[in-house]
Amino acid sequence: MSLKPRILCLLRLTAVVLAVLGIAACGGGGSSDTGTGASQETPIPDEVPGDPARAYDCGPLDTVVGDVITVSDAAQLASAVATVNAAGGNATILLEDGQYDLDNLLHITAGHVVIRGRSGERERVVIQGTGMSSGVAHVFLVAASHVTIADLSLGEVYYHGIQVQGENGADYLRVHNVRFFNTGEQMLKGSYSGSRGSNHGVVECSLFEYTAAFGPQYYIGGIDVHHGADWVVRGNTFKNIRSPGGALAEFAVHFWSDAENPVIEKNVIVNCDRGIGLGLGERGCAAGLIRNNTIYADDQGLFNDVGIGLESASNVEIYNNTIFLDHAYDNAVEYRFAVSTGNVIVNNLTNKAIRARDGGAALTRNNVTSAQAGWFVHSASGDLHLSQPVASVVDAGERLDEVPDDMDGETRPAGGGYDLGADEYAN
Ligand SMILES: [Ca+2]
Ligand SMILES: [Ca+2]
Repeated sequence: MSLKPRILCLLRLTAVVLAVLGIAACGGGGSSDTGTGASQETPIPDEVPGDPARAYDCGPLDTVVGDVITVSDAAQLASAVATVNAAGGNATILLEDGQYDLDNLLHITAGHVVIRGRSGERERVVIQGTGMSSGVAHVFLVAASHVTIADLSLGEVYYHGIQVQGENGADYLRVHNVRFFNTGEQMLKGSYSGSRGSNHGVVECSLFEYTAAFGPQYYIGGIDVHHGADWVVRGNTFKNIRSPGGALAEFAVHFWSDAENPVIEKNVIVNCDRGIGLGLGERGCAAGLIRNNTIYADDQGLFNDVGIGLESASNVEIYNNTIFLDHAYDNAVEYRFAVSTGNVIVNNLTNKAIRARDGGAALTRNNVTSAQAGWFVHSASGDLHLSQPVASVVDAGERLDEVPDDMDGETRPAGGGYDLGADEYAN
């Protein structure tokens, strides 16, 4: 190992140690959490984007706020961000198709800002740093509320694609139809200080992936929110968030450090070390709803682990998820530690156990834990739609008011009753 990677590893190790000690260096190494954005009180809009009761559309956003600035290269983009910050926000920056090679992160310090690709095709607008091992820290460092980022790709940075700073009062982040790729640490980070985290975030219709089979190191994850309340994570895909060595990667979706009440639904998670996690160790999560997600992993990971993990998490509802783990780990769902109480786990379809560890408690009903690969359309690519009307699955579940539709948005029940898992089977 050369000197440079050794220093990077030490920085990251410092971040892990601080995190374990409960010190809010969430993002690691010092620079990641050093925001200069002023706290600001932001009025709650009449219609909160991401209301989980509202249907959502994964098409391009057409949202416009305030004045519009259109940019077509990285220098213009940096200049537009500075202009919007200086004006106090309330503006829209539209990016023309192209590649935007950053010299520095984009620091959003003013609220009510929309930044999106103008064409609506996220693959055609790429904002990137200089790689995962050096250079630009993040693409976006968000220190203000009501910031929307949509219809573009971002990646190749040392820490995070987006960091939203709860410690600076940044709430109501909205991420829509964004492709995150190749970040040195977690792809989207919600950081905090003391009792102030980022609340009311919405992340939807986005792709989080490493373009190689593994990430650059183990301190990686997809969405990683500390002390955030009332987030919605829906309709996203997560791929290859796997550790190459040392220890296992963080979850594809993770809320912890006294997080509250996330709704996590209709996500597709493929070949990640861990799927969805609420809490970790003693740093827990109060309430939450995990429904209609599919989680698949093949046997090529080095640190295969649980599909859905609750640790020091209470009053969480885990309904109608499909988990097929094609590796040796024993458990599809775990609930751990004696402070985990009031959890309810119903209508899930898995090929592994749903199990208490370390004194955790949950009510479990109407789950099937003996799924076979042949029950699914194409499990090896992560497509866990039902391929046939398996008798123990189709119409075998119970009605749940919290699950009015399935992973495809199709109304439940079809046929004679609720199916188990994320897909309601239709002939
Ligand atoms: Ca049915
Ligand atoms: Ca369906």
